[in-house]
Amino acid sequence: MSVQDRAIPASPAANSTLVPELRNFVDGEFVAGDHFFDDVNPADGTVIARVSEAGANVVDAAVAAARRALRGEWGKAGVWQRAALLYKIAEGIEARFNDFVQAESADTGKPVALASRLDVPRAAANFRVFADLIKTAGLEAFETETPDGKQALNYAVRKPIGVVGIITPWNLPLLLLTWKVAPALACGNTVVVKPSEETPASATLLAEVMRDAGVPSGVFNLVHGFGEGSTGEYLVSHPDVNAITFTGESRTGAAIMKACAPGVKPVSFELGGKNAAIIFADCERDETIQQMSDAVFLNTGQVCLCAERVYVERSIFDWFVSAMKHKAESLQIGWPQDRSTNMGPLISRTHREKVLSYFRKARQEGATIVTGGGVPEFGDERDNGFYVQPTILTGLPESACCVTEEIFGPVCHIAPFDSEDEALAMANDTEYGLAASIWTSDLKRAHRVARQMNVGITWVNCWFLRDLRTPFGGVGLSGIGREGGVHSLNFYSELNNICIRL
Ligand code: NAD
Ligand code: 6OD
Repeated sequence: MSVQDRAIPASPAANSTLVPELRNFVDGEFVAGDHFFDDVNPADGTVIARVSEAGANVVDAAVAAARRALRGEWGKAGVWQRAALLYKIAEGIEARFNDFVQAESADTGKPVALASRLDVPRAAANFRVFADLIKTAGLEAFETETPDGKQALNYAVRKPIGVVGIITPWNLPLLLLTWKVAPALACGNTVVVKPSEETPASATLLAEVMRDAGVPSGVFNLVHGFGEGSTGEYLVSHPDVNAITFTGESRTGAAIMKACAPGVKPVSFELGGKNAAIIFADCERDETIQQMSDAVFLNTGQVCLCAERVYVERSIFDWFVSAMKHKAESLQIGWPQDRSTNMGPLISRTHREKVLSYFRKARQEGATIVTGGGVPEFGDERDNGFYVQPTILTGLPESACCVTEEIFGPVCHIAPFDSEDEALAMANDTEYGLAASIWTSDLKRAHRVARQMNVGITWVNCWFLRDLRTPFGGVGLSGIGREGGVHSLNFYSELNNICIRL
């Protein structure tokens, strides 16, 4: 059993002498860099692993290995061979299902129940869906009339872009990483991935799965480390990386875009959100409350798609606020390992400081704190963790910073509206444009309102219901481009059009 194979200890604290080392994975080997940093369990603040930070030399080696692999057997592998490998990777993830659940939960503090239901199954699904898709993707073809009355045939072939740099955040670490790795490999690229410094464990397990599935050396490389002035910056500015796909904060996206500009590297960005939900009086009430509770509090509100702005038709406003208050107060906040826990801590002390600062600003701006607004007390090691209370605000003007800025915690502001037009105007009054949800029994209204939302995805009477073949992405500060289905295949490949005069 390698160091990498050792399970990350669950809470309470790991004995420091048993703390595992998480290493980079370059050219089929686990390698250490010069420095190590701590991987902290947000449920109790204990150090659960030491992580090897990849310096510029390790990033160089990873990119060089990825380049060599493109010229080797992987570069010659056909679509069916690549798809077969993707299925094996999916099986490898499922074979180590519990290891992944434990790793993801220990790194993020998310309840094991959530990781078992969402993160790990989606990781396997990402590989299966893109294996299916690449096998069935057709070629674009046109018959063309020539000026002299004859014919030509145009058809486009897909080629890999080359070495793809993949940078991902900490909120859904494995889900979001595999959402990009799977289509990149399906299209025949090689990858260098950098997971968030907060959540290195599941990506390290994925490297083991890649190795055990027989992925050729250099096709999947993993580098650990930070962003600016560290591994992330080395990767995005590396001249031999052909494209960057990134999920994270909008301002990080802006910095990455600058770094990519000199090489005119294609970028795909899935960024922040300040998502609205519009609740009409004719909504199906029980179902709406049930799902809105997830839309606000799932993963401790740390999902880019979470609704932080909720607009409710005035006639049901009081009912809605009180039903959401009840939901918030019924959440089981606790140890992630406890199967009955449905809300864990925030990712880090720093992030908790940010969320608490918004609670303070809300008070200063005159909000009513309907529930929450503070830190829960447990009387045990969890008091060293990074928990906050699920929080509901009302009474703020639309210009308040809690209504305009992404908080990324278990918190929403609820405001009343009197007309469809007013709701739409408030919902669209944002620089972001990732997701929205509409809750109504009136189908005509659902279609009408959904079309007018300035976002990448609008859910009607549901939230975070995903079909991986559909376009996913955002407008404005929420991103550039779309991934999902053929949109992923288009980003991760170059189309070469061939025109033959017949
Ligand atoms: P972040 O932008 O701070 O970090 C994301 C990744 O970028 C990390 O791996 C980090 O190390 C790296 N990074 C940071 N600076 C860098 C730089 N200068 N160069 C290269 N890499 C750099 O984001 P986060 O705090 O990890 O995640 C939370 C944010 O992600 C929220 O804003 C959330 O909305 C967003 N998000 C968006 C989506 C989406 O699909 N649109 C999904 C999940 C999260
Ligand atoms: O479901 C997905 O594919 C996806 N990219 C979800 C993003 C969630 C944001 O936190």
